[in-house]
Amino acid sequence: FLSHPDHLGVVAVGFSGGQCKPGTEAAPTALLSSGLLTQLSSDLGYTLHHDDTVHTYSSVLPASDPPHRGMKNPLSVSRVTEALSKQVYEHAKEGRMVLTLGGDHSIAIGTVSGVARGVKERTNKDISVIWVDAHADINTPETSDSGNVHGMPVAFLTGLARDEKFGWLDETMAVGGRLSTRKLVYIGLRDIDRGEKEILRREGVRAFSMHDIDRHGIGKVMDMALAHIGADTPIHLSFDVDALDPQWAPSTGTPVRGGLTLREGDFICECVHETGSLVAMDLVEVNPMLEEQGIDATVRAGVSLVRCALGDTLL
Ligand code: Z70
Ligand code: MN
Ligand code: MN
Ligand code: MN
Repeated sequence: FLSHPDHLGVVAVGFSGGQCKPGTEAAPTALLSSGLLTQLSSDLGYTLHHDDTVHTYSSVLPASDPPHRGMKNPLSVSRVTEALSKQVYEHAKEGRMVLTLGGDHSIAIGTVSGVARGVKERTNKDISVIWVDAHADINTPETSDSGNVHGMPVAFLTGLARDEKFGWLDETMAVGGRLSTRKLVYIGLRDIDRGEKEILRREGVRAFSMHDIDRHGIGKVMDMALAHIGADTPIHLSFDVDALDPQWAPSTGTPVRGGLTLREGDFICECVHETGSLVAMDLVEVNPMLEEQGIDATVRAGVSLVRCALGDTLL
């Protein structure tokens, strides 16, 4: 689905307004300092398209941003994701693979909408999304207890939630199409709100929880997940590092015990790479400010996930 599969558009998003803990805005710098891009070009052979900037979108951030329908920082999230959607779209419409380094998971409103539009315009195909996460992030403003928009991106992308403050998203989705709940697969779920469970059940969303991974093993789960998506479908992989067990990724805002091992996470990424259908990846919710002094386990785990998704092979 990519006209230049060896070309990689990289967007570094220094944003943490989708939740309340500072620190995720520092993740792109930490990931870049660890040499991620050098590895992708030298080891994996990608031609990089990167503006050498960690974007903070300060020129579009509002002076005041009161809660709206219970959402915190609604206008900030809307404006940042609108700008990000355009950046990602510019790469996707050129037929490049797109890598977005977050930031909290609210930024997926921008990445998925931008990739969907770029891929749709170029290939006339609808993308599928594999959402790897401890959480479902499918709250509507009304079902959310926290008001944090990083718990809502899937609701906005599927059109289950709409808001006048996100009017740009309606326009973008008019071209790219909204994400159908049938083209969405979850892996790693283990901390779902009551309202989210109702939505997942009602919409019949394909979801593989940690229970399913325990029962079948990650190999079978990936077979089932990819069979649901089907061949000949462009895939956007949105990877929340909190899908990994806190043993492997302790530095994230909402660690939940009982998660994926590092190998299971890498394996998911390797399987998605092997399909040859990957068009975009997000890596989100790394919070370097929560790292113990001098230990960078979570950043290293994130680098490993990205390398695996982009084609690093064991042999
Ligand atoms: C909860 C909410 C969430 C990440 C926490 C948590 C959502 N369902 N997502 N950490 N990455 O606030 O809506
Ligand atoms: Mn080329
Ligand atoms: Mn998430
Ligand atoms: Mn999460």
